Amino acid sequence: MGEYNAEQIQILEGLEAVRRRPGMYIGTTSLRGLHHLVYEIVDNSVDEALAGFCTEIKVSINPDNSITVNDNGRGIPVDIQKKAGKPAVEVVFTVLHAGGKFGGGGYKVSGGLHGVGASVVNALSEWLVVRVFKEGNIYQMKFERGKTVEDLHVVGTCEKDLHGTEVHFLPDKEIFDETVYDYGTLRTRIRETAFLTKGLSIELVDKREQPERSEKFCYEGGIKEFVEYLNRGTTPLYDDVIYCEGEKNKVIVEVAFQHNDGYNEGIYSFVNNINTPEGGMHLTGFKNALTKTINDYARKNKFLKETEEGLSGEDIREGITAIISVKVEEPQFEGQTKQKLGNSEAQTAVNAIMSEQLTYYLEQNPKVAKIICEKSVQSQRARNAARHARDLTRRKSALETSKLPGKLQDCTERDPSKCEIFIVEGDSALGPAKNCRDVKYQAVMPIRGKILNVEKARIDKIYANEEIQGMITAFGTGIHDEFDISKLRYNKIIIMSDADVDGAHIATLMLTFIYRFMPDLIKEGHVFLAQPPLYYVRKNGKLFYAYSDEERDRLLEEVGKNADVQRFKGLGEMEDQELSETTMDPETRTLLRVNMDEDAKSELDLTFTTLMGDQVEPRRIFIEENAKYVTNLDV
Ligand code: TTJ
Repeated sequence: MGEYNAEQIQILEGLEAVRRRPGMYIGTTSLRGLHHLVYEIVDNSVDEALAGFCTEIKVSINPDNSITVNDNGRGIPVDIQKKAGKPAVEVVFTVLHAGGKFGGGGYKVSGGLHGVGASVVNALSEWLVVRVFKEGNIYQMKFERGKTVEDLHVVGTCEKDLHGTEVHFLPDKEIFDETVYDYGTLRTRIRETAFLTKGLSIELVDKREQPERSEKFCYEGGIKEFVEYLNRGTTPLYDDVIYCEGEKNKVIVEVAFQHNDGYNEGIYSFVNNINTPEGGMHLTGFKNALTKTINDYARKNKFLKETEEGLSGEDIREGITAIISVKVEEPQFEGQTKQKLGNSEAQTAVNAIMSEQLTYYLEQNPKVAKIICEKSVQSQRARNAARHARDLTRRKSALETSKLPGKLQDCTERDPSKCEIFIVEGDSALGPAKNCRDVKYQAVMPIRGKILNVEKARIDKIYANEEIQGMITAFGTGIHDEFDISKLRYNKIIIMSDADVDGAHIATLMLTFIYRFMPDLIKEGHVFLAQPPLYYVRKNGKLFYAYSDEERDRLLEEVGKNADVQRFKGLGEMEDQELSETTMDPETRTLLRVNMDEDAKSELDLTFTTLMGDQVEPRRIFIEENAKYVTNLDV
């Protein structure tokens, strides 16, 4: 055993700290954290691609849920780093925050969400093997839970001109709550990375399945193709994806956008390939440039009368899908979650580059310019009408004694943290729900059949919709910019619809409404789906419920033959006690909490536009691709 010097002790202590408090380094040890390990490693290869030396990356999920990442870059240096007195590759995997900056500046992706680097992945892996292919040799080094178990040595030879890095690791079951990778989650992030890095090819292989499943992502069009992809489920208003790029004050800027005929604003911003869900300076630069440039054009070309008020940013961004991608040398992240770009030079750069190029584009493409201006003017009118309608209801409600919707059967408790509201479909279910609720804590609000699909409705129509208005008032939080979670009147919002296709449709419409208007309710875990049983099984006077086909079969095996099995048809035909026991009583019911993958915002938006938008073909494809996951299809 070699002697430990001060530095080695420091390293061991460093990685030990990572193992003791993993959340501090990767945010969470949930499934999300497990996936972040992969991004941390892959982003190192992406850096090499950004530096111009790597064109292909391959990510494999192995049968044991270990991960292998290969690239064809220059290979992590294996020579002794003077300062550390050991191979650079060892430093990369054992020293916290050791970036890949071996001389020369460049725009480093800080790696993953927290930018903590490969040593953190190493510390949180049961084992990790790194291989470097360089000048005819294969070098290898091995670690267990961050500790070196094989020093760097040559394990074989390869073709002389082969070069690259391979990292193989198994996440530590002592650390992570779950250790089974989700293909879809990795695919979404990998596809996003490929869109953001024009021309880079990233392959994802799942070796847990036979035959292996694999997909390759490579986009010559970069973020332009990203916008096309996101607008796939919509009807674009014009053919071009408008694209601006340039460099100013050492900030590299790329912007792509296109409007569709929907009403949602889908703007996704990135800094050094890292998602910035809270935006920041680059987003501000984009918004300012867009608002000013379109207004200038609209005025000059008489889409706005001289006396008319200008178009608001919101009006111009209605129906927009946009990607903003900047590269800065030293990104500063701000805000509570450190996801907001603070570098002010990014705002100046995006603003300048976009203003100039968009002005030119509009002059060159008057047809597209006309479409954007007219759409914005329409949006402005609708917004004014909506404001008017809202002010009217506000005034009306101020005069009324109670402003809560008449249909709401409220609970008596006034402490929201103890209250829940059931949104029930149709009048037939309302009766039983009212009968068997706990009046103190459980409110019930009926909605008429299929509520308005907000995906296809403009804000003025939405405000005029009684059903939607009723829910907004009942929930208490307000929507969009005015959303205030502290005003939430119920801790749980429970969507209760029949366990059949129509019921699923109603639940989907409800989720679309909540996701588009008050997504924080989902993020904060306040939204639930009630789970009425699918079957009941009766045997010798005893009653059992089954919530799935599998459960029914298991039950039948348990109770033996000659049992009476019946399919529930709807909530409305359940006995009060049945409904209470199976679906509403907190002591005995099952609820599904609705959550969202915040790392996959663009993909989530795409799912909603695909399922709820007006393009039929993408929806058909979606249904075909996902039909195999459907366990209960009621026909
Ligand atoms: C750095 O500058 C000198 C030549 O090599 C550069 C480098 O480190 N390239 C590099 C690192 N390519 N790929 C990596 C890498 C790949 C994986 C999968 C994991 C890690 C930690 C680094």
